[in-house]
Amino acid sequence: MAHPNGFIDLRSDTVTLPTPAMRRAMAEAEVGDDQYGEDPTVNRLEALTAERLGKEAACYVSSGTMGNLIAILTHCGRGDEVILGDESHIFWYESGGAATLGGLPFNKLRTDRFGMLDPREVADAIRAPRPGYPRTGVVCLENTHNRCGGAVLRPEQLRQIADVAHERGVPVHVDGARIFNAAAALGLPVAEVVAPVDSVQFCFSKGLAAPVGSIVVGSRDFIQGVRANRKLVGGAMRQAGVIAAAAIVSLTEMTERLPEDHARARRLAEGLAQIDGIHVDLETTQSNIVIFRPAADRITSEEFIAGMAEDGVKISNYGLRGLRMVTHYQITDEDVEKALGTARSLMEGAAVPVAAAVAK
Ligand code: TLP
Repeated sequence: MAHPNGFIDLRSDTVTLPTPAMRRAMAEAEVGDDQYGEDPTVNRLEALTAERLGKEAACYVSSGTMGNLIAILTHCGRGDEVILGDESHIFWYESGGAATLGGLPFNKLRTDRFGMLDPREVADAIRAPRPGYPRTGVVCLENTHNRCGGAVLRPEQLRQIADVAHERGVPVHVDGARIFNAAAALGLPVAEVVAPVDSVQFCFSKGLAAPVGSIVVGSRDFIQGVRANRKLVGGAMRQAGVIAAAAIVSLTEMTERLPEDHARARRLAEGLAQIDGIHVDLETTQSNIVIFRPAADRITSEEFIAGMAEDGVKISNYGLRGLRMVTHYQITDEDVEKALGTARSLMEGAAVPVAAAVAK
């Protein structure tokens, strides 16, 4: 596919452009003032989503960051503590919003290689009622896990954490920005994946290719609170059916094809693993994200990224975790082979350190 940006864009699945069906749906969307509950397209999207995820209700929001923020605000009272993983997106990339805007301190627990928290550590971190202890407001998980190379949590893993939290009266929220990727990787209906947890945020604007939007799902009461907090942060919209129409196409037409993206990510990961000087954790490459590391004594991350870009392939930098490539519906098999070819020639051109060369 000739990439619309003129280069092969593996930086993220957020770069996907709306499909022709989305453009048509957007042009023809019936709309109304959503703050009066009168946008029929938004109402339809929320009803469809709640049903698909097996929860009572849903609230459409403008971004994943907003969805996570207001879900957390809704679960917590001011001063409550938020338990989350030290590799979570909420901790790394969401401006510390819940802490700064909600007055909710973060309690970071170790994330394992597969994006999982240790249930015993969660149990230990949940505070007993005692003066000096903040109340624990919510436990957050992430599925699929971005910084863990798109690793997928199985429903029984979510259940383990939920059991520990629920026993202590604490709800569980899932940052499921890519929850349909998780469901596709597991070969399970998405409702089964999220059944153990209380709330989920997921994005239409990533692998599902909509131009805008995310959604929060949970119980009817919880979603009422989410709506109030959406207004609080200025996120309540008016004729949002124009964008919700594209999100309906995401739900109805874009979820079934995700295994294609996963197969391409797999091919990328396996191809990268065969290149001398590149390390990839093939076990955690379970969905559409590939995180890999070129040997630092041969080429720096910046050099590698620049070398790829010079050849028309964009990728992103995840610091010490490595570099990231994400597959999505605008990435073809040829794009994958081209990216691998470029990576191979870059590494062939990068000097092997003298000591290693002598050892050979
Ligand atoms: N992730 C983006 C950004 O980090 C740039 C990406 O390219 O992967 N949760 C998870 C797990 C995410 O990966 C993201 C976005 C979000 C939440 C936030 O969604 P948005 O960008 O809609 O606020």
